Amino acid sequence: MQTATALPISARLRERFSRAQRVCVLTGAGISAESGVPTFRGGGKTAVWKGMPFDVISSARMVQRDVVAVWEWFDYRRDLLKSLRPNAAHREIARWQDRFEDFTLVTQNIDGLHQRAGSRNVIELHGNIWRARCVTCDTRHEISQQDKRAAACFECGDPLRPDVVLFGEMLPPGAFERAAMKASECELCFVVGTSALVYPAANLPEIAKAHGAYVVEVNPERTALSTICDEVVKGEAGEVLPLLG
Ligand code: BJW
Repeated sequence: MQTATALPISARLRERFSRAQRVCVLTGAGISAESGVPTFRGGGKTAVWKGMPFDVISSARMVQRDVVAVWEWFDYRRDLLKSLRPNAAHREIARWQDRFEDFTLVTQNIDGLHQRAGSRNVIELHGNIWRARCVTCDTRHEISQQDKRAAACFECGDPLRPDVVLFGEMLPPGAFERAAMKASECELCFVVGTSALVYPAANLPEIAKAHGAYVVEVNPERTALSTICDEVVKGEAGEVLPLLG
């Protein structure tokens, strides 16, 4: 039976949390909201860039049509990220990796804030905004916070594009498979700050649930996944997660 809790954390969840050995966490844009990173959806709003909804500008089709416009959108967002910091939720999750015997963090976020908070071995399903990729030979290029990004591939001279997964594109090879395996093995699964509308990421909590995990959602709003969760903790990630640790 599902419980929907307002703060503080239920006794049942505390008990599960203190006994768990295999834990899997899926995060989305909402976990970075308290750092100042805009979400895509939520609160009835949709992100828009220069009049284009994000699912138009962040699409495989747009890379082919107008890669310059796509770069503008990602350059703007990298610029914004420069002044932002990980928040209490990122830091709490980073602590969990040393607390549990088997811990997996899977993120849909491209902002790198989990890693900046100290998380290791993060499975990034949708790539990373701090990398570019050659459209021809796939060579990856790190983008530093200080320098201007490279204009062309240093291997073959062809154009670069952001190394992120846009609508209609495949996820990085093996990333979903590793995440799905960990989801199927975990006993406690947290779903934090995602509207759970984008696939295949949204399948992960369902996989965990189907394999017997206790699934907990942390989000100020109900989502597409709320009904399958064992517990829904309504609140902001930076407020809720530190109460568990
Ligand atoms: C807080 C909070 C606080 C606020 N604390 N919470 C099956 C069915 C239907 C369609 C498909 C399907 N399988 C695949 C598809 C197609 C498509 C898809 O899913 N479409 C659906 C939208 C219908 N998927 C794909 O195209 C994927 N590729 C794929 O499947 O490849 C195979 C294939 C190829 C070709 C053809 C067909 C199949 C790729 C998806 C890539 C998604 N990319 C983006 C953009 C990345 C680059 C960029 O940043 O611009 O990734 S889209 C965008 O959505 C971004 C996010 O990672 C992703 C998920 O969003 P997220 O994280 O959930 O954020 P929000 O904003 O939606 O929600 C925020 C939440 O936080 C809200 O709930 C708030 O309440 C909450 N919140 N403050 C806690 N303080």
